[in-house]
Amino acid sequence: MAGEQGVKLLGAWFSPFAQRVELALKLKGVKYVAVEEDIFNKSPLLLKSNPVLKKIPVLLHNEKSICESLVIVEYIDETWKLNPILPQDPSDKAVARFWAKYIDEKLIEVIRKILFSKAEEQEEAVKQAKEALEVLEEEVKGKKLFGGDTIGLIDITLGWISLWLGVIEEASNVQIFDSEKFPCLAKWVLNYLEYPFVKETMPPRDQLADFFKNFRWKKRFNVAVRTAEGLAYLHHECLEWVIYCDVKPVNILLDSEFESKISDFGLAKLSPRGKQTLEASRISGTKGYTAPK
Ligand SMILES: N[C@@H](CCC(=O)N[C@@H](CS)C(=O)NCC(=O)O)C(=O)O
Repeated sequence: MAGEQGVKLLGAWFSPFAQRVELALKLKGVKYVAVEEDIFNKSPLLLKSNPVLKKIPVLLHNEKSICESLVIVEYIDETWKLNPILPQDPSDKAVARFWAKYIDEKLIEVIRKILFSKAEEQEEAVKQAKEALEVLEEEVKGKKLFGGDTIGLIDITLGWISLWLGVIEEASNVQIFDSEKFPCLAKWVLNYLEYPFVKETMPPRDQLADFFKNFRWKKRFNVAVRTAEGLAYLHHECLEWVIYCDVKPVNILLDSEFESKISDFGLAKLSPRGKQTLEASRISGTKGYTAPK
């Protein structure tokens, strides 16, 4: 059953995006039911509620589903008026939205790269993350919180650096945040962590650290499974079967979400549906990768 006001949150304990939504709900005093999703085995409810991106968090309210953490936070702010999260003044509101977008596009995107890329690419991403933090350091100078004395949209959006950033640094063996280099942000982290409801929406650090250490492997495993699903589709479910013939790492491309895409169909053969043997005059494939068939 949903919470008192019919609010359900599809989230995951380790997700900094779900934490934004939990914090916003708690700040507003909204009762909700938290539904734990397995992002490696998504529930029919999640797939139905966020059919486009298939990601958590999703807020279910009044038979409607709202997706994307920052969209949800704004929805919460407009629906429940207590303790405003966004400024009332249109230009202040625009500024808060600008910084929230900056954090997601400039900082989170490079952190994703750090988490999943190879050492050579990590170096550039670490540099970019530090540059983004330098900009935020300037912005918070002289302020207790980005939102002034009370927590606002920018604080909620950046809150993950107070816990997740250190854990990701450890899991990826890099150093990005340094309180000497970023004294104002370091002070902001302390103020943010002291704010009501923040700590109770954070997962235990040790558990999070273990999760992120394993996460890289889980993502790799997911690439293998999704590639196998793609091949099975080509081989058995297309109108005419497409026998791919060239599985090798360089032909498996990854999008920004690390979803695999099978590419290069130069050696592929078409086979009429249901035919048991493939007519081919010679073996084709890349040496070292051809299956023993
Ligand atoms: N921009 C999204 C990001 C949400 C996101 O990346 N969620 C992750 C979990 S932390 C997810 O659901 N991943 C599943 C997937 O990529 O398939 C937001 O702000 O809500």
